[in-house]
Amino acid sequence: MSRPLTPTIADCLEHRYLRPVFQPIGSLATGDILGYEALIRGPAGTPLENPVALFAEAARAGALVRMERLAARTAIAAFIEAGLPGKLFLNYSADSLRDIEDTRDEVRTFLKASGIQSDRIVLELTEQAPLGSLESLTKAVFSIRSRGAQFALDDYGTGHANLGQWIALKPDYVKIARVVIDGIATSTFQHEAVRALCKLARLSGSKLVAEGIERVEDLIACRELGIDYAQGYLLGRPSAEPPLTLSDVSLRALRVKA
Ligand code: G
Ligand code: MN
Repeated sequence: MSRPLTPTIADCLEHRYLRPVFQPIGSLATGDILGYEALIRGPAGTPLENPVALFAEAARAGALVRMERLAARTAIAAFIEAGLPGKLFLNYSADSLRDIEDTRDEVRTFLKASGIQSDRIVLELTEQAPLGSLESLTKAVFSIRSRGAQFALDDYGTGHANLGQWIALKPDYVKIARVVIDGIATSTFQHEAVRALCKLARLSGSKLVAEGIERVEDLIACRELGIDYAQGYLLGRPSAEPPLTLSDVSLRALRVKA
């Protein structure tokens, strides 16, 4: 059956018109790949191809949790199929994290069948939707982590991401938003703001990930500040078949193996 020209959210859910791409996350100390963030694309050539539009429309249709569940499962299957190394970072709204907890037996069965160890999964709390009760979210996050998965605060410095969540949720990783990182090499203010975040990360035991790196100078500034990991077009673009190493230009900048 051919795809409708303008598929609806219901079409996407029913026929699984989702396609994951993967973007590498690398260590600034060693140049090794820590893992990949899965980013979802909707049906190609339609307005829902853009993930922001796809998930906003799903939320409007009252189907955000269903869409995120399908997105995560599609990404896990493709990640295993592609044989990618390291950890798999998946994006979730707060309601979807609560849903993982509420359906934990089903999730366990799915993970077992897909052949991925839960300690290879990092759940990123995305910041587009409001979080609801921090107390119930904290309970869900701690319970999920007790079963092996790790947890990341995404887009720190924008939207709903705030210090209260860092304190309550004790993330394994804090991903610093592109608006904070981009241009850090030439902005004293951004540099000092990130230096403060590095101090908080050391005190709290969270690892930092600098997001949205496009420039060599910003990559080097992040490494010199002691940020643990980085992600961005300079290190590798999102791709259905991503490379197994960071880009040559980023490895040269880090002066590790080319
Ligand atoms: O909110 P989150 O950080 O999960 O969003 C990731 C988005 O950022 C994806 O849409 C991805 O394509 C995009 N992205 C990844 N790296 C870069 C980058 O270096 N520059 C820009 N402008 N966007 C990026
Ligand atoms: Mn993310």
